[in-house]
Amino acid sequence: MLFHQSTPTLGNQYEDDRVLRSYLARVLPETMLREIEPSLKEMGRLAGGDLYQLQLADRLNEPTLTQWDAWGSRIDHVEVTRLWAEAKRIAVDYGLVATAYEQRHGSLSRVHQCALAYLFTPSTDIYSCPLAMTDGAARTLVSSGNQALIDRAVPHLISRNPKDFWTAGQWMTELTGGSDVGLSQTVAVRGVGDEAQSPETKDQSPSNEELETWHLYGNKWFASAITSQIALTLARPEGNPPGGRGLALFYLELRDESGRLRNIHINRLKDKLGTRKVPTAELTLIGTPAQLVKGTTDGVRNITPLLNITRMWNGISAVSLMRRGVAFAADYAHKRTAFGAPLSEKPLHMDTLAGLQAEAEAAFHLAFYVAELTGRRETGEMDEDETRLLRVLTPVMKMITGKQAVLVLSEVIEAFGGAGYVEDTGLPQLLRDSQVLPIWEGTTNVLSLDTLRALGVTAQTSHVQTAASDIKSRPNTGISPDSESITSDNLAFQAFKAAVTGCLQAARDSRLSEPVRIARSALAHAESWLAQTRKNGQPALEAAARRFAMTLGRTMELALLIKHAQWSQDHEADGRATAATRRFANSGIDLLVDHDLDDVRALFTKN
Ligand code: MFK
Repeated sequence: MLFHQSTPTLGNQYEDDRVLRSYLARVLPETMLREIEPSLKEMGRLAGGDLYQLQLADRLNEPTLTQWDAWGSRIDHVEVTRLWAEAKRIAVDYGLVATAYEQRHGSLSRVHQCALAYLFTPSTDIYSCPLAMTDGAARTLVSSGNQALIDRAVPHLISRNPKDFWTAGQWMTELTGGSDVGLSQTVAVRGVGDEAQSPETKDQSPSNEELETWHLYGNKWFASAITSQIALTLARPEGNPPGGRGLALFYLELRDESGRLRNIHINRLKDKLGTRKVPTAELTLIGTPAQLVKGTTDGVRNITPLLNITRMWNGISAVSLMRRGVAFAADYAHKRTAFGAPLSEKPLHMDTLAGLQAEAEAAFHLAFYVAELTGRRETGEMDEDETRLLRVLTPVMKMITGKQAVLVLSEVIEAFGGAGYVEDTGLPQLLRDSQVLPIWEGTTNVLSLDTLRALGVTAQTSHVQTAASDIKSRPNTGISPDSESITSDNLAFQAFKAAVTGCLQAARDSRLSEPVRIARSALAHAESWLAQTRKNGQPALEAAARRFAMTLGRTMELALLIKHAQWSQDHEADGRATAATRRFANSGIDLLVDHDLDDVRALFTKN
């Protein structure tokens, strides 16, 4: 008889998700959970059903760019895929951005939003990208205090009406690089009216810069989800100094009333390894009208609220893709027979999947913890220590969950053998899409250095260094969520330490003793390493920054797992979170090793 392999299937992605449901039961008040659960169930049903089927059917479609119409007019029209069109409708309907701004459940609205996003993301071909940027743009505009722009754009960005809803782009990357944004070459020319002015014919007169129309000239090299209605971007007002401080943050609307692009050329769409459904463009700005969001300088600092929100979304996307991969692999293990038994009865296969589940579960708790803290910051419930903690945990969480996603999804592909390597299973896309997570919104190394900066142990990443005296002379505004003070030195690490220790204190079960010991030991090592290595100078600190930030991330993940495991035992009589904790604790928490800097250099010495 011809052999037929049963395919892996997905059930209701909310109902089947022990980790999500248990977490929500712990952090949400019962009344809130009761109120929001129907929408989560419905999203879980869509994600495992209609959306997933559409995703498979739509697999070969990609966005297209048509630059010219039949009569020779430049139109630069981008058509998105069918799934993307449907994803937009559902995102608006379920308030994937709106939920965080309506704040029906105070700070926990961020958790609600992230739970929806977590269910929605794996079945919608990274439509989380425009949603993340839209959310980030709304937060940035709100924090800017620019009332005219808030009134103009925010109601659209957080709308639940598909006719009114706008998405936002975040145009930062230029040919000079995606990490060192201070090198940006786009020039902003002050102008009047809507007519573009070249740098040579600029008007010098007006004074209230934020009400004026400026015109942008330059190239943006990696503009994601280019079908947005607005974008936040960086440009250097003429005459400004180099570096991130000389850039200004601008708001622009891409199209005029007739739908024509406003002095923007879409040169081509990127041919990418993954996220192929995301229309990512190379642009030329040829006098694009734009408004200042907040002053004529400090563009990098002023766009950081956007970065921190998209980094949160990045983490939620990472854990959602991990969950999807592990769910497929676990289902398949019960269906696939090899060497005389289902894979689910093979000790080594199940041991491998258990390791992936533990990684995914640990990452889940860290990503959602950052969502909790983000919500608290937005509702003004945070004290100074929590503010410092969030500043440290955002880059740590983004970098570690991105790395975990690639590792977990690579193993998921392997768990299917050759089938995982075949495109029409839909599996390879999971790995390809995950590979962007450690790259966009700050690479692993950039975020490792940012972690040091958030801890107050390095000054700036930019080649344009700021004199310490200049930093000190600026007024200390206390702890502002989006710009740090050098006085946060040590206090930030202490806030991190207190958060870890607070979780560990919850543990009472003897099966959690060893994980607690491992977490304490990693924390103590990180603290002593930081104190010692600071004395050894900047190169030593930077060289090990990735291992240091990873150790912080894994320690925090373990601590959160421990806390949740104890709760789950007490309230659900469920030992599975404990099993995940014990597995994760023995999967390498303390990654801090100092390699000899001479060895590092020797490996790159030319013959
Ligand atoms: C699925 C979900 C994700 C979807 C997103 C999809 C869209 C993807 C599109 C993109 O990829 S857009 C490009 C994303 N690009 C980045 O994330 C940039 C990565 N590079 C960095 O993060 C660099 O560290 C940085 C550009 C910030 C360094 O630039 P600079 O010019 O050297 O800035 P500097 O001087 O280090 O920092 C300027 C100020 O901002 C400082 O404050 P002060 O002016 O008060 O001293 C910093 O402390 C502050 N700052 C920097 N990062 C911060 C921050 N403050 C709060 N939070 C942060 N994260």
